[in-house]
Amino acid sequence: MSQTHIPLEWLKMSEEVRAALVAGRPVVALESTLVAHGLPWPTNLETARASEVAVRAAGAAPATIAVLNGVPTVGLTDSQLEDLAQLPNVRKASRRDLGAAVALKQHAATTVSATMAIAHAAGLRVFATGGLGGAHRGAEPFDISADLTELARTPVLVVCAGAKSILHLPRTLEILETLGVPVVGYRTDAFPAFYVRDHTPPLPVSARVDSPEVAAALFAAHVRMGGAGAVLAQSCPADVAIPASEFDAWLLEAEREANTANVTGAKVTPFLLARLAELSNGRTLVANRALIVANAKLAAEVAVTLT
Ligand code: PSU
Ligand code: MN
Repeated sequence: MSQTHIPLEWLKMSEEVRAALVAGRPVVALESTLVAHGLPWPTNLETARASEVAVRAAGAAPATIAVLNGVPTVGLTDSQLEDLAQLPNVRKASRRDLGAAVALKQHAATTVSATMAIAHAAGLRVFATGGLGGAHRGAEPFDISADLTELARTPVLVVCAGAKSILHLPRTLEILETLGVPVVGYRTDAFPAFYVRDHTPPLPVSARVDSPEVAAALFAAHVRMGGAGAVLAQSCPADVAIPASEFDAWLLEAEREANTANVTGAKVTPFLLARLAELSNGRTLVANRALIVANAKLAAEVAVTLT
């Protein structure tokens, strides 16, 4: 598979990304919602920078993706990254919001679904994030992330620490199965739960791989046979992962507060992540940062063997 692609006029690419694509060198997409909405200042900027460093160290070019003044941008400069990390009123754009952000000339941070869409348009195949969105807990309010449906339609490999610990993971995995999305464990048989290493009881992945080469081969075979997106999930680094017993109490409290404050829709995930950071005295931030950087490194290793 060649990564060379005719650049589209509706998106802007950094010189580093364009040069890498033209030369057939590996590129890794990184998202911006975790910068603008998922992590507080200054951990957000530090994490974004550390991810780019990890991608370069593994031999690939980083392409952080966002919409800037209505322009989908693949590969942000450091000052653009800093703006996104600091500016108020940056829109959180999932797939359906991209057209609005462009037409209304807004700044928008892209979620997994929107980042996949832009990455694919730019010719990128590997993308790293923290944790996927998915099916939320409880029956009401009904809330399922657009990340899942995007995986069903867009051929990008999403490297993550599983789906977020705030979600209903068994339901999330059932939906991914229905949508035909492979959920591949990297050096694990159990689907990771973001800050928490493993869900109790363990949830099976659909395949396990133990090297970047086999991960790349699995994804290439999936796409060759008409598949679209795939998930490559590795556990949060053990030294900073949070034991489920401690996490569960914080989550119940954060959920209670979200209900009382009537938080719904796109605000739910950022609200819960922010409250968990406070309730845990910053421990979830340490875990979140570490898992994001580890995923960026793994994504680069896979992109290198895919190219
Ligand atoms: N990973 C993180 N922090 C985040 C996210 C991922 O470590 O904030 C973001 C991703 O952009 C993902 C979004 O798409 O959370 C899910 O939002 P929602 O539940 O509203 O679909
Ligand atoms: Mn939602």
